[in-house]
Amino acid sequence: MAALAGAGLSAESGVPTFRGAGGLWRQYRPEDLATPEAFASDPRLVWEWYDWRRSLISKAGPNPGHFALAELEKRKQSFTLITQNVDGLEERAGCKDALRLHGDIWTLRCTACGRERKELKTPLGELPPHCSCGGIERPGVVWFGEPLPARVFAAAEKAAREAEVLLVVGTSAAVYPAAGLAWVAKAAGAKLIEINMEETALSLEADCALRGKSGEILPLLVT
Ligand code: BV8
Ligand code: ZN
Repeated sequence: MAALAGAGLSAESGVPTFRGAGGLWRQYRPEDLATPEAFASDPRLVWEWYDWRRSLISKAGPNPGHFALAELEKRKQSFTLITQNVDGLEERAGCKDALRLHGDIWTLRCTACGRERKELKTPLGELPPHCSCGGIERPGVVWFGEPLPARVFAAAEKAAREAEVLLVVGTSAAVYPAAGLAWVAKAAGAKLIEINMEETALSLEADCALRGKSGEILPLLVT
């Protein structure tokens, strides 16, 4: 069994989704800020967005949907959580082996020497932050136009191929190659269960579409 999670999983924790109503940040769109080009042209603006998100997430906590996925991981040897989210709320709910396709907002990576460090401080103070080598640090996330971490994605593909059931939770299924994992699972014979407030590109493919909040539905699946 596997789950593919998106920003909707964290919505009930108060973390805005990307494409939902509250998802827009000021007059910018995530696709305009979460790119290497945006960072190269205005690292401070991109960091203002990430610093704001980090501060928001630091005040948020895992919701019952995160805890239900952590419980599934505890109970089922063969359960794999694949997440597109970078907020780390899955870990804070007790998940041990989540596959993070798009990286981690709490990791900073130096653009000069490549050194990575976990930095939980919010607000960061100095924007953009600097590495001890003097280089500018970037968020340890995968931006649009950047490849996903190869080993993580290969593990996610394997989990999707081997799953009899794939829960697709709180994702608009708009971002690839992450969304493609649902089709990988389906092609390998998995049953797709979609948990979402709205219809998505995946809904017609789903064997079962559960309309509602993941924080309410997931705990029902785990009782
Ligand atoms: C790559 C990290 C190649 C950063 C993110 C044209 C067609 C297809 C693909 C492309 C294309 N043009 C370009 C591409 C590729 C591109 C892409 O997919 N673009 C999209 C926009 C069309 N993909 C990439 O660039 C990827 N890289 O392809 O590299 C390559 C290979 C080799 C060498 C070089 C390059 C990289 C994509 C990763 C981008 N990074 N995040 C950050 O977070 O700042 S993506 C970002 O979107 C987040 O990770 C997010 O998780 C992800 C997906 O969004 P969702 O999670 O689905 O969130 P969304 O807001 O969209 O939807 C929320 C859903 O929840 C909604 O359905 C809503 O109804 C529901 N919901 C809300 N509340 C609840 C709920 N459901 C249940 N309960 C609730 N309470
Ligand atoms: Zn450095």
